[in-house]
Amino acid sequence: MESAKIIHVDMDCFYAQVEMRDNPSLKGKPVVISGPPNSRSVVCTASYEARKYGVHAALSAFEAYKRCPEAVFIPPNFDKYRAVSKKLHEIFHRYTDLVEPLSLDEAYLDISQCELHGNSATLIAQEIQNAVLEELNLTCSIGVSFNKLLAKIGSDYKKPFGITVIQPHEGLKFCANLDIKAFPGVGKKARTRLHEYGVYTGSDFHQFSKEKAERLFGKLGISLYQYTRAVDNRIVSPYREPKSVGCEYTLHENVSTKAEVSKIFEEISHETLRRVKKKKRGFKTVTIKIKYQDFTQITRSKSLVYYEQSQEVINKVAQELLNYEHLNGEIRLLGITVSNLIEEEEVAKQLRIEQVYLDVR
Ligand code: DCP
Ligand code: MG
Repeated sequence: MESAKIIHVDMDCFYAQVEMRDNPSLKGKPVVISGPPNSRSVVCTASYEARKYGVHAALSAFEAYKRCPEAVFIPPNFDKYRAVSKKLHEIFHRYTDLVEPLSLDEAYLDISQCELHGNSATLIAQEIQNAVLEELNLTCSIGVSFNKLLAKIGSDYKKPFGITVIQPHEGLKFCANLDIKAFPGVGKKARTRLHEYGVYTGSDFHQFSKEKAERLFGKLGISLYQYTRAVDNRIVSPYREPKSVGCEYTLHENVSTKAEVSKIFEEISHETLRRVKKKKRGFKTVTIKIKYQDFTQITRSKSLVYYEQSQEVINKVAQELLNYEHLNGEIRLLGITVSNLIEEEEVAKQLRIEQVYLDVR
């Protein structure tokens, strides 16, 4: 069977690059995307010039300043990056529908069926890289391979503006030589344990049978058994952007008082959060729905300042909306929906932005 053709595209120092694009006087300078150095803010990313000084994501802005006092500090403009990301994904979709976004600046594309350039994955990757450069004036790096694992490792291999191709016959050697921390799922804790067993590179893991790998490291052990042998069966799974997530309860017995509705909303807010979490989304808008026995219904919405992902927030807003209502009659159905969704991992980044603004005030 022909192997799959998977590419992983990752923008180079994404937030920083966008800011440098939009303000050319920043080009070639160390640029740090964060709140001011005298705040408690954290670095989102840094230009490659700043990275030479040891500045990187998740460092405190203060430490970044100590390492590179001449750096230009710029607060993140999240809406702008989202707009760029949207255009980026439009480009991806010209080549395949099998696009799996990982974050604003990163995606897997399965181009096995793309007929361009005689189905040469390398040439398609080059075309995508050029299209991004010409249309968005931004550079990205791309990994080209036969599975997700190697495509992702490839995109990080020659940054910035690199393309790394890992052919099927090179996969095993590549993974054998790789630092064990480069494999998915290996965080700090796992790394320490792996080191205790003398595992520093991919090939060090080959000493374990599948059974032993599982016994020692559980699920991670099974995936490392495969990954360190360049085997990765994860498929590129595109999904349609959910517009809203919600939950409705048709009541066994009608209710009519605010106290009763309030209690049920609290329950529904748990289930709504469970569903939005399952979809890995945060939300900015909460809507309640109240349907009466005579089938008339009302919906009321409130939008928040920040994206959120907690049951407390859903419940609080639902209760607030309920408070404004004048209930009139027997209620047969209640519902809560959240909308204005965002990728879950962007919620945490955004909270940091919130802190930036608080700090500069
Ligand atoms: N980001 C963030 N906090 C982090 C990591 C990332 O806010 N801890 C944001 C800023 C980045 C963007 O997400 O610009 C993309 O993350 P990447 O990990 O892809 O990092 P960069 O694109 O900035 O750099 P690289 O060129 O190494 O990919
Ligand atoms: Mg990136």
